[in-house]
Amino acid sequence: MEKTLVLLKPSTIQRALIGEIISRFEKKGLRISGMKMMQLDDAILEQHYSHLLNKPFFPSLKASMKKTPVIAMCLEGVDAIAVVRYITGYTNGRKADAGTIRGDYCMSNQQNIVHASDSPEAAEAELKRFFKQEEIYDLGDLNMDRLYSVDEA
Ligand code: IDP
Ligand code: MG
Repeated sequence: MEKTLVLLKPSTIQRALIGEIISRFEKKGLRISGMKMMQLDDAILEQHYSHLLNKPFFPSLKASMKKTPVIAMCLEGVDAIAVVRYITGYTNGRKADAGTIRGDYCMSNQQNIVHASDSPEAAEAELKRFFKQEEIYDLGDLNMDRLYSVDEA
């Protein structure tokens, strides 16, 4: 089963949207196999956003990601990485399609509610960055018969 990392960013916590955003993923049929609250620091943010280190907005991105703890989630499902990116929507909430999480819940290019891994390589590295192996649980066949046909699962 494919696994991906989602972070509920401080914008979600500040705006009291934790339940609603988790619910979007849960209702879609993604299974939650890891979840925890954590305070990020400069070191982990400089790794996580290493592709943006030289951008002028990097200091404000780092500050926004440290405003409150985040909630890290491991979501799993068939094609979970692409599905989660799809329902997360375009980076800038003002341009994201209605029906996506960013399109429905934010107006910002930076304070855009969630982070989602963008490739299998990123998902693997990011899950290792945010979770110890024993913090990701084996859900067995929980709900699988309702979520997928026999040939899909
Ligand atoms: P993504 O989150 O959609 O994968 P990335 O390009 O990987 O987008 O950027 C990571 C995060 O950096 C974004 O989610 C957003 O919070 C922030 N960011 C990206 N581009 C900008 C920008 O032009 N201005 C301000 N913040 C930005
Ligand atoms: Mg990204």
